[in-house]
Amino acid sequence: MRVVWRRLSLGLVMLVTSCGSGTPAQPEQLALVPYPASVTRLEQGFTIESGDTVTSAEPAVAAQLVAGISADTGLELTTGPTGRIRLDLDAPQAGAEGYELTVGPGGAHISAATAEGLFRGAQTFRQLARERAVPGVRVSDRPRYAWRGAMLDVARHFRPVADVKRFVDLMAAYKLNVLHLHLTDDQGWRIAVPGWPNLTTVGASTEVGGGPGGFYTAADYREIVRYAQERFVRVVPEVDVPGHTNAALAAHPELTCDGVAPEPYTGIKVGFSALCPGKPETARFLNDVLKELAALTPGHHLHIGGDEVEKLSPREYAQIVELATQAVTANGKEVVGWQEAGATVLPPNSLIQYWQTNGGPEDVKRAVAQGAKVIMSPASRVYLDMKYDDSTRIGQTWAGTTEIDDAYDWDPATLIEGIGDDRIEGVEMALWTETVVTMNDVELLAFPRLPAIAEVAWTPQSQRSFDAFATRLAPLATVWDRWEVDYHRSPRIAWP
Ligand code: TNX
Repeated sequence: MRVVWRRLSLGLVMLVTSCGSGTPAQPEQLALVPYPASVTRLEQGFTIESGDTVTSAEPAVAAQLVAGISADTGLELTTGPTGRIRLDLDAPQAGAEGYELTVGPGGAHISAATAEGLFRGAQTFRQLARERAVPGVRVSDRPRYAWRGAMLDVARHFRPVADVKRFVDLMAAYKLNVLHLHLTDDQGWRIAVPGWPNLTTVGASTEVGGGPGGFYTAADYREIVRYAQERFVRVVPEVDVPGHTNAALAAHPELTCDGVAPEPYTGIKVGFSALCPGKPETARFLNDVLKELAALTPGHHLHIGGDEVEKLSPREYAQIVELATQAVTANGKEVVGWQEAGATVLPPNSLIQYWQTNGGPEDVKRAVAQGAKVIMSPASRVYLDMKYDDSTRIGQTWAGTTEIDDAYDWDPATLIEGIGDDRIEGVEMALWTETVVTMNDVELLAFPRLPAIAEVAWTPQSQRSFDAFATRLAPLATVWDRWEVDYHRSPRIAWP
């Protein structure tokens, strides 16, 4: 039996099955990733040309569409009042991020309720315009999940602001909307905090393998936030406590129980460090750090970590996590924590991030029983630091190897029994950087899994199949070459 995509005369795209040895399956889906909720092919489109004009009620979105098309095709478009590519805020029913896109012989029209919706629609149009001949189409689209994230670990290996911006560009092209910055870990502290000067002079000066490290000043961090905001990506900063804190302890030994600074750490073990429970300095530290992050971050969420603590009793662990979550609430923000934090008392509206099967479902269920919603980050699917196969030149394998179909072919709603879409806030991939030294390394691990997971988070489950995705993914390699993005040439994709 073969699965074929057929277009009915109604204009609806429907999945039908055919048996036997008829004509081979036609790839009738347009090469869009993530695939929209609804796509109807129309007879005639138009050919985009240099000098074409984008007209929009949201000039910033128009300017970015012009820049995006230029990056993809080399065409030079302009913005102005009478273009044949029009973006209008005239679809109040489209929701926060939804949009309608129509392409006909006279040009293209994107309708949305918000600037964000126009921006998402503009990414779809960019992909349609890749070959200049834009096909006739009517798209009606909105995301499955509100939270479509990527975590970047800038603690194990630091990434300068310019690299983070490039990562944001790559995320935004696939309609991701949350950049989770893992700012602190045993090997480095990456954000300046007033009153705790050694966090940057000492804590930031290390990274895995002994490199120079680095950190973001408040101005650097604000620049990342601004750049991301312009692309409708919100930044969620993580300060990982009470474990993963060797860099902070080495910088400020008053945070240890015996007052002695541990050696700086540049290896890749986890679980060995912890803040000192019960010490007033611990509470002062958490308050100061989270107050600063709250002041720097316009988004609603602060991530307090909470993972992999081996050095504290459950009671000590809960005591410190609860100091952190109370500091988040006191500064007007909402909590995100790794699954382990589900064992503590969580404030209202918290988010719990599932990452591994070992104990994870129980911790997540404890959090959900307290009203939390879930971010799905199963390590065996979405940990971008896992190798694709044994030959991948960097990466880890503790959660297995993760080829493109492993990253793509799962349903968040069937991962944990009893946790369906009504309790799931979204999906987030994680790029831990123990083995990731350069931006090329980042790209190699992220592509093509980042677009695959973006589709898991955006596209209705009923519209997804790996075979159709593989066909749509292959031609994107041409664009990645233009962007000079390194990617894994997975043997499961028929690349051009
Ligand atoms: C687990 S996932 C970690 C990280 C490591 C990662 C490496 C999680 C919450 N903790 O500390 O970097 O594995 O794959």
